[in-house]
Amino acid sequence: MKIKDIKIFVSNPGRNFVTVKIITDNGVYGLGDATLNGRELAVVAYLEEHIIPCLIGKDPHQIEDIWQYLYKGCYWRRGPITMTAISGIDMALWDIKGKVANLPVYQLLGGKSREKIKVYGHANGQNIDETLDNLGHLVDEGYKAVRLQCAIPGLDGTYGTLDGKKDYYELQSNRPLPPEQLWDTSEYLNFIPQLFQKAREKYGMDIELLHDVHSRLTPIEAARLGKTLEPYNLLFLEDCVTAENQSGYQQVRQHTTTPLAVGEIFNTIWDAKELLENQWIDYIRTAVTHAGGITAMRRIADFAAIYHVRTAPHGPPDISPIGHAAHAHLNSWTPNFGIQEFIGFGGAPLNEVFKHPLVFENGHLLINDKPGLGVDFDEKAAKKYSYKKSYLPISRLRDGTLWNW
Ligand code: CS2
Ligand code: MG
Repeated sequence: MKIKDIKIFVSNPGRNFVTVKIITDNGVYGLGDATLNGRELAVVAYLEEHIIPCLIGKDPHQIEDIWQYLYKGCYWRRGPITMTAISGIDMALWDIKGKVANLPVYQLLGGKSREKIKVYGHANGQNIDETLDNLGHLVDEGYKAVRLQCAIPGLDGTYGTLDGKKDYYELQSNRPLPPEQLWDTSEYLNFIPQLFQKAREKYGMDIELLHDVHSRLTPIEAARLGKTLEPYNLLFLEDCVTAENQSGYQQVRQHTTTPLAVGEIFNTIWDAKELLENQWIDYIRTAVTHAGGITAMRRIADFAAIYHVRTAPHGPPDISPIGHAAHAHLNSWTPNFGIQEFIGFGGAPLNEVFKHPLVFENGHLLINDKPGLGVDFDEKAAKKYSYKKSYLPISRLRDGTLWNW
């Protein structure tokens, strides 16, 4: 069996997605997600210029060798563009292997460790009452775990709150430059505990609650937040500190028992090495689309298991249904799976372009037994929704200093 052609599709059925299609000489094809939010076309150029020419004629069953060829063989290891491109190719190869074997990908990984995949949704709001109302709607829909993000009074456009926008964090509208938001750490630290206190007063201790700091704090500030939130029993506090310097998490860890999660922007197992082997975190949030595909996610999960760390893959709306399906296969297998972020699949255009195998039921995702990843992609429909340049926002402190968004 040989790779005959590889096609890349860029579409915007609600937001931008980069889809990889590997076509083989016996007619079987595989699909992968290579979406890197805000930098989509850089990945497309990498795939088209530097990867596709090397893969034509190769045996698609050689997933491991192709992964090593693309990772070690380019000399310039790691990085979000390279690793997103490798991820898209890797997913498509696993899809092909599953289709040829007539087995869903989770079977190729070793079979199911669980029947259903626990997920957490997002409740956002402009104030505490609105956030808690949205939490109530998710509880009614069956969610057992919910991330709470609330606008900080006086700050214009806090992370995770919609701020009247119809899109998620950023406008999908050929916007010329990144939108700017204000940030103030002490206002945030004073406000967030009230949100969780009120959530517990209203909904009790049974619902699992989470919060994403989006890397806005220093280690000692994050330690203080973790400590203050302890009475509210979070499932985890996400991205409390940036992780280029992994030992920042050691400092947070020394001060709080609030469980810690990080990893959505990691590209490889190396980004998580010290965090895992020192047991500074509780959940590793690498994504199949950005950390090297199924081949790499499997290794990260096994390495994490040694250190009692569970997986909680990043599941934002900027990962396509192909990436979400790949997560569902991984999550079905991963013995040390924790929870999957999942906020549902947008509107009609998205479901018109991607036909996926996932069903949300009572706070969990269920996956069917279709061979491969189980997703189909409607190329004709995708053509109707063309790419729109879109940037994630940036943050500035009140004095104008650029901060982490
Ligand atoms: C977020 C993301 O889901 C999350 O936890 O941190 O939504 C993130 O901001 C976006 O995926 C960026 O593209
Ligand atoms: Mg996050």
